[in-house]
Amino acid sequence: MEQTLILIKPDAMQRGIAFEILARLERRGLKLAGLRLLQVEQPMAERHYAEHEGKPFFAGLVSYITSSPIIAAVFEGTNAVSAARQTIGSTNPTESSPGTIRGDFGLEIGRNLIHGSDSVESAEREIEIFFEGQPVIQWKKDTDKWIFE
Ligand code: IDP
Ligand code: MG
Repeated sequence: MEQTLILIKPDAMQRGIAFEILARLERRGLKLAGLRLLQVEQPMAERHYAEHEGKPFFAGLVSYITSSPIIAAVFEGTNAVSAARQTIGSTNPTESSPGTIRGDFGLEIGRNLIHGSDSVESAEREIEIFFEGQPVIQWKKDTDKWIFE
């Protein structure tokens, strides 16, 4: 099944809403396959955000994501990448619909609480970065047949 990489960013960790946010993805039907609490250091941050190198917000982005521990999670399910990004909302919280994570909990683009991979290829790359070869767990749940046809 398709997998996506989710990060609970430092602002959500500091505000104590990490598990409230993860619960929304879980409730959507996405299945947890990996979970890690980690302190991101600069090289890992720069690798993850390599596509944004050279942009004016890059330095701030790296200092934001390294400013406190984060949670990295792998979720899987049908169209996991796009389903997660739909539940997350737009990059800028004030352009996100109410009912999305960013639309309900955030105000500024530089404090938007959560990361979700933007493609299956990105997900594979990012899972490698944040799980560093540690295996994720693909498991059967008794509810699978009520979520996946
Ligand atoms: P995404 O997280 O919705 O995929 P990207 O465009 O990939 O958005 O940007 C990565 C992250 O960089 C965003 O989630 C946000 O934290 C930060 N970011 C993007 N654009 C800006 C900006 O204009 N100012 C400050 N931070 C930004
Ligand atoms: Mg992105």
